[in-house]
Amino acid sequence: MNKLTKWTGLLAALCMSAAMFTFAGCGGGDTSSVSVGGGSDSVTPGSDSVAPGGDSDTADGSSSSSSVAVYYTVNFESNGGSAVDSQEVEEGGLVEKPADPTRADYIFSGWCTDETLETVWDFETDTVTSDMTLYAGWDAAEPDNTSTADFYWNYEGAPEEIFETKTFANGSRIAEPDTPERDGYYFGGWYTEDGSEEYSKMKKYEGDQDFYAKWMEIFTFEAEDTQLTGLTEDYDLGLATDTGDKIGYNFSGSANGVNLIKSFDQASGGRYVSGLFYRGAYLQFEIDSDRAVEGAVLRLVLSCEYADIRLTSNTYRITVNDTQVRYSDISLGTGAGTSTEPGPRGGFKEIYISEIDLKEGENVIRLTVNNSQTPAGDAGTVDAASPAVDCLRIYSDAELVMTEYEN
Ligand SMILES: [Ca+2]
Repeated sequence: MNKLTKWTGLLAALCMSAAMFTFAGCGGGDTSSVSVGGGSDSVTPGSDSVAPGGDSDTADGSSSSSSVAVYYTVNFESNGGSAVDSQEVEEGGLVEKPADPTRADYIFSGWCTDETLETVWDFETDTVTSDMTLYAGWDAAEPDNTSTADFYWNYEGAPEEIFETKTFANGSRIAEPDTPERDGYYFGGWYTEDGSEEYSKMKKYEGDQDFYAKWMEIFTFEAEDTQLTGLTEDYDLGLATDTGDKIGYNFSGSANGVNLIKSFDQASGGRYVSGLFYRGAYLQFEIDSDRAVEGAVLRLVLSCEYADIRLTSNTYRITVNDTQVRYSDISLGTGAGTSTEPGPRGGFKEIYISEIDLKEGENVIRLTVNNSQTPAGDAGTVDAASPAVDCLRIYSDAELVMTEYEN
């Protein structure tokens, strides 16, 4: 396997070392997303699994506060090639990449947004906002002027060495391959062997090309393993008891320390942290990285209790090493009214937050409740809009280890 890049070698080493830790989840052992109802699009960094107007799970058909989904038609003009079925796509949704059309004596080069074939549609990040047509690009297949691009799986134990091979006319675009999937890993794009250049669906290439899948390990860090007791800093802030436990309030009364942890069989690790219903409450994840990384993917697995909530970068502050992370607003809940029942409403959802940079050594990711919004209706002693936090996920090609506390 001399085709393996540095990533694979690194990841293999990481998996071996990660086996010493119980939470590393190498090789796909623990990748179950606990997203309920909506499914988690865990291969698309740019898209939020809580899509606009998307998976707002109405638990019992009550839809008084839910918006009606709008769908658009996406047509494919194959420009002389084999026909491709149109798709109905929800507003803000992604188009499913169809199988490449075929055409005698021509090579397919990609789907474009315009008849003049200037701009290639990006199936992973471009979203649908109206009825639209995508146009097929073709190049004449001249045997003495074509090249091939091999896209390699690029890990030990892969189903095959090559995931997909594309033929292209020299000086033309290479049609985008499908997205490979690997348990426990996030696909981070196609790169040249030395990792210096990423495949571009817009670029025009000359001569044979090799591209290698970049795999980022999916690390899961449980909220229930963060420090919930013994924080003198919190005591000084008035956020802890004299024994150092964090203080929270839930519907039935006060809770603190280990009492913030609830059991739920569909949660990652079977537990989550609840009850941080006051301004200033926070969870802190202390994560050690074996090297500096750029562009790691941060995701959170969240739900809400008692009432639906909407969180913004301001009302629920996320910082990485004291730098605030901006993210799209997060809506959680079922669309039903307030409830006196404990437990996550609509289950947990995995939500894309942002790409983040990590430094070598310790990194601190802090989730802070920064509002005093009481939910509509009778919500007892809930003094802020705060999510129930199951876990945090980071997709990274560095080795990450969280400092775990016994709670
Ligand atoms: Ca958990």
